[in-house]
Amino acid sequence: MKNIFFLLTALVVLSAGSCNNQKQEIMNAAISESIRINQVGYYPDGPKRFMVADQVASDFHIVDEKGETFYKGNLENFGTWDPSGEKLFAGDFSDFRKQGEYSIYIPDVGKSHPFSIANDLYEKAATASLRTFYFMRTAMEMEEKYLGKFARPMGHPDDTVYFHPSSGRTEGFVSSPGGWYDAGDYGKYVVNAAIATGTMLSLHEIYPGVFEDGSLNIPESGNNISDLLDEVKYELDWVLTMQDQDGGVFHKLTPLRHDGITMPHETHSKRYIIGKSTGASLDFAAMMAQAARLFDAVDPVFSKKCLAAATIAHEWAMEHPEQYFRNPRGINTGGYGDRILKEEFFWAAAELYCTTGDQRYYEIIQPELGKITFRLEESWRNYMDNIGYYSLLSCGRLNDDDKAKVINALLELADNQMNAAYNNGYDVPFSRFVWGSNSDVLNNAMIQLYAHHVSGEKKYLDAAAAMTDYIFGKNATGYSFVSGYGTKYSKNFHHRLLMADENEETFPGYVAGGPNFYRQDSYNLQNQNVSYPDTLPAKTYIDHEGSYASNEICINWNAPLVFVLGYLDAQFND
Ligand code: 9MR
Repeated sequence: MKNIFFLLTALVVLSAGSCNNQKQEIMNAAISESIRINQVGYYPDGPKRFMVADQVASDFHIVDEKGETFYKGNLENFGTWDPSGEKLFAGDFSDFRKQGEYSIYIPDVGKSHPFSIANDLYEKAATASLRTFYFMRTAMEMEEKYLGKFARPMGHPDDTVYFHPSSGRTEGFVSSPGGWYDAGDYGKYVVNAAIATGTMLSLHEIYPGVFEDGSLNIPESGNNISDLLDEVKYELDWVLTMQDQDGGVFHKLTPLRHDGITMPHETHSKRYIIGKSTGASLDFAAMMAQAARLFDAVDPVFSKKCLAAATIAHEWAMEHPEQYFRNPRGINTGGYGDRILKEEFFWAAAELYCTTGDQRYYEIIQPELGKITFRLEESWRNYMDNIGYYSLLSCGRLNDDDKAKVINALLELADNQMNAAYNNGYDVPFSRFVWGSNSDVLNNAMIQLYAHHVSGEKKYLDAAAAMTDYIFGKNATGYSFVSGYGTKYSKNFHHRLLMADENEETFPGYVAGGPNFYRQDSYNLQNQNVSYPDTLPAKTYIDHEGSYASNEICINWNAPLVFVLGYLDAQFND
């Protein structure tokens, strides 16, 4: 009896010792960049997956900072993923739901970056992603009370903008103030303004309360209007100045050549109104018709102005259906030119139909209903009609048959994209990575979220959350692509304003363009003695200021981030 007592005591002491040893081992484990997780974290009721790259591993633990293990699971061999050339193992702890702060620990490999499991996971990131637009405003006083350490002098007033001959005007100048800078450059482009505002207004149409008044701390906060509408209106007010008297819309407002790396108030290049195009006019018509509908409740005078502008822009485009934009000789700023305007014609008519119910717009959209697709690359060229379909699903004008057609097509598309994602490395729905690839991921997540919106099926919400994991670190680069969120995040953006600023920190909430196989900036990087760390498609990314092809920021990339985080937050955060 006595012997048994000694034996038991010894066993307890031994196992407590080995338990303590293991806790110690876990606490001491180094961070392994091979464990690719969403560095912000996961929703308690959402999917929780991660990848391990180029390591031999079989099991994992979910641990806290004291080394305590809460969950154990096995890793599944995923095989080699060609776009990154990595041998991947996949882990899944979706059934672990306890809120808290954790890491993944893999024996002999190490620990992941820390992450949370929380219902309010994206609350702050959603707000930050929308606040980046405030930071992009061209002309307002950027005061400390709104921007803290990022306060800066006012940018371009754009009160004297010259007509370039390509605009159809030969002399004079115009005042065209306000609006956001497009990206790392100081241009303002109607086409990209449209896709960015259209995306964010779509969120407002289904969740008007997500960015309620006061949620952003911008100068308009406190005016009883949603801060999302306020921020978008800043852009719309500028875009309205881009309409010519005949209804047609000028294509862009930029200098002749991109400015050097200087602060906006220190640039002295003359700015021009350049081109007039069918594409810009249709996109203008779409965004203004959408705005007319959504501002009606809060600012009926503005709403009427938008609708009148939309109507005549559309008429102009119908009369000039092939006035394509190309950069005139001597101009090197962004092109945003498109020769296939099917999507733009659809989007403009869809918004005008939603807002007015007028049959002449219905006749344009009717043959296209049920043809919703996703085309990779250049959302400003290829994703316009998607916004039109989303509006048709939300605005309540379609009859039952037409609505069923759009819903069936949307669900089929969402299912296909979801399958593509789940059969691919890192749950990303494609294997081609081009300029702005992160926005392709986010626009795909948006498709899933609309599928969820119309069907209520949780699988779509989960697919969107899994795609969002890619953005926050579960990817082949190991970066969270959103500044300020995660541990290892993108921060050295190609962004004149931040590059020229003395402030060393990066404004939070921007999403980087992301991996881009074509590396159009290689020459520029070479001149700075820098090269991409890897050239496989899913890894062609570098967090360097010179990399405009993989590390710029842009309004049409941040807009779907706002949509996705706003929607997820509305769903999961109570
Ligand atoms: O996002 C645009 C991308 O699809 C194009 O391939 C690329 C080259 O034409 O241009 C990108 O847009 C840039 C725009 O022309 C000017 N402002 C910065 C934009 C983001 O890089």
